[in-house]
Amino acid sequence: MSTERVAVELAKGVNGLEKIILRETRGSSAEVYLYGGHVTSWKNEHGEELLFVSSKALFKPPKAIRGGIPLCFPQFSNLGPLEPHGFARNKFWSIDTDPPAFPTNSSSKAHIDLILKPSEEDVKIWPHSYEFRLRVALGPGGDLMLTSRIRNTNSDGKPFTFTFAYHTYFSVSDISEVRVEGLETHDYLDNLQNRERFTEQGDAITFEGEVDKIYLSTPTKIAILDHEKKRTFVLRKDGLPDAVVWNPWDKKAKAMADFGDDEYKHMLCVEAAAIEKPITLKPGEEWRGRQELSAVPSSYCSGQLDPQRVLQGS
Ligand code: TA6
Repeated sequence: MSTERVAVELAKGVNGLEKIILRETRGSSAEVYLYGGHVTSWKNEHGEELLFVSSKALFKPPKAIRGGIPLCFPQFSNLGPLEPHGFARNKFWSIDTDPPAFPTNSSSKAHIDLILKPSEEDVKIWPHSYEFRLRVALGPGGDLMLTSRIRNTNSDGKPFTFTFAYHTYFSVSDISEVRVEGLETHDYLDNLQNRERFTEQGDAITFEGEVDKIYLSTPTKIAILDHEKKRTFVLRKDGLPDAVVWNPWDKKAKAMADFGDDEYKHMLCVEAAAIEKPITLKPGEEWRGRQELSAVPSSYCSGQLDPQRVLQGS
């Protein structure tokens, strides 16, 4: 493989922060920052960026990077005493040079293993010892897989409990033209109405204002249809029963310093998550949460865009 298509490369990113570039033989690529264990880029074989990162994103600790795939751990949002979305997204991770055997063998060389363990300072904030292993991999077809393995390594016999999300920012052409399929008829907690519980109407979700909902016990596959780009994102998840859908719309966009006023038109967060039923691990126990993202070119006439076919397909 010639130098420009090295499968795994350590490089300097914004503000000199270290990042890993993954390249797949057919042309797709991804970038992961050690800061936050944060995926900030996923491109298809044509070099088109599939994730949204704000033009105003700060690549400056302790602020989390606005966009890509922030990791929410050990607390989703303000569901607990810690800072919003926990601390994993604003910690420096390391490359895991000796990861335990991986459950599934991937033919692709384009993968990296990262690890986060608490420092003495961290334990003062969250009094637990853990190992958080993250594998980021690009599949032969350009699919992006993230697998988290969280182990309780407390030596004091104490269990710990956490909530979790892959806070994925998808890049879309025009939010008012996007539909989300797979969540219809499911219950959700509305973050804009004191997390009151409602049931989603029977049709695809479309967007004409701020949305901030936690869908509960959803199917393992969700489709995000971008008509203008003739593209369908398929999110497959395992060990992550819930899904958050978020778009800040105009007012919240203006209120966020690290987000452009009009950028809400070009992003949508659909987040594979474990929120409703927090996960408790006893010492020695390990939890696994996996998400796989694919981007399929689609158009109604090809029938590929028929979400039911996408959702019912393999
Ligand atoms: O996942 C949706 C959400 O919890 C929203 O309520 C909004 O706060 C968003 O995350 C972004 O959170 P952040 O802490 O990154 O500004």
